[in-house]
This record gives sequence, C-alpha cells and structure tokens, in this order.
Amino acid sequence: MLKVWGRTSSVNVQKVLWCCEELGVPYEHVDAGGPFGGTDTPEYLAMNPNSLVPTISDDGFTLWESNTIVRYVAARHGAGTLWPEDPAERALAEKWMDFQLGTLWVAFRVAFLGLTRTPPEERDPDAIQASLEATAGHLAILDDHLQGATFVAGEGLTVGDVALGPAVYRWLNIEIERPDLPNLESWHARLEGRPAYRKSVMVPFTLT
Ligand SMILES: N[C@@H](CCC(=O)N[C@@H](CS)C(=O)NCC(=O)O)C(=O)O
Repeated sequence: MLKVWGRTSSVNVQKVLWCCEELGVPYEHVDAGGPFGGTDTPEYLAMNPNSLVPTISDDGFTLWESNTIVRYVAARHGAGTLWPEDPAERALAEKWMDFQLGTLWVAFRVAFLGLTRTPPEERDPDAIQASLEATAGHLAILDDHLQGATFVAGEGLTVGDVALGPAVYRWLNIEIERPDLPNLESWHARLEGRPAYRKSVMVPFTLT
C-alpha cells in the first residue's frame, strides 16, 4: 500500500493527500516533520535526503518532491481524469504545477511563513509586504486565466488544480488585505465543493 509521510498542515503534503483522496487511492499516512519530527533519522534520510516532507513509498518505490509525487500518483491511478491523456491538456495542467512551485510559492512563502509561523516581534514587515505584492501579481495572472474557465486545464479537475489549491487556500484564509480576484475565488469555491479537498486541504495550517 502507498505510504505517505508528512504533517497534514504542510502545503506540499496536502497536495499528495488530496490527490490520493480525490482518486480513491488507499494510503497509510504517517505524521512527520514540524512538531512531529522524524525526518532526520537515518531511515528517513535514506528515503529523502532533504529531510523534508512529503515522502512516499509505493511498495518499496520511494519518491520525494510533492509535485512529482502528485504526477506519479495521478499517472498511475488517474489517467484520463487528474492526469489528462491528451498531451496538450496535460502540458497545460503541468504548466500550472510548475508555476505553483517555481513562481507562486517562491513569492508567497515569505509572507505565509512570516504571518503564520513567526512570532510577531520577529517578523520582517517589509519582506512580508513585498511578498504579498508579488503574490498578488502572480495570482492576477491565474485569475485572468480562469476567466470563463472551470478548472485550470479545462472542464475537469487536473493535477494543475491539485498543485495550486493548497497555496490558494492559504492566500484566501490568512489575515491580509487581498485584491479582488473574482475568477480565482469562483474557482476556489468549486474546489471547496469537493469532499476530498475539504478533508485534505481545508484543515488547520498552523503548526500546533
Ligand atoms: N519542493 C519540496 C519542498 C518540501 C518542503 O519544503 N516541505 C516543508 C513542508 S511544506 C518541510 O518539510 N518543512 C520542514 C518540516 O516540516 O519539518 C516539495 O515540493 O516537496
């Protein structure tokens, strides 16, 4: 059976758990990282030398990097749904995965970690403000793309939405002033309508 290591408060672990839930893939979950620790043991480091979460083992096949894990699980269990068979549709979904990991989260993690995981007296307000402004700019691009669209790669939910959802959930639920992004909010409301999303992503994202 698929085994998933990683605390459920992690933006990256949530992608993997949501993917499994969405596809009905049975899995065993092990809390790790953050207050749970366990990522610096020799056994864990042999699976994931980064000492980060998530990590999976699928009948002995181990893998790290959240988006790669989502691609793997979806290719194995979600061909034609989360993992589009048409190469162009799949590339569109994968483009938004890369945008999430390489652009959106790079910008947003400073504000997210600053506002949710850093004591107020240790926060860097200028860095947080710059992060929020950069994030708003990136999300405006996603908002434009979602004009008239159901999901990021077409009519059906794909790995592109799976990668983006947990980050956007945080953007919409931390205490900040947000620009109006109506297409993004409508898309996120569609995610909220999915039981698998509510179970895996709409959970506390604070560490304690
Ligand atoms: N690029 C990696 C990043 C993994 C990552 O940064 N994970 C964070 C949680 S979101 C982590 O393990 N932090 C340390 C911890 O939780 O102990 C991925 O997408 O899987």
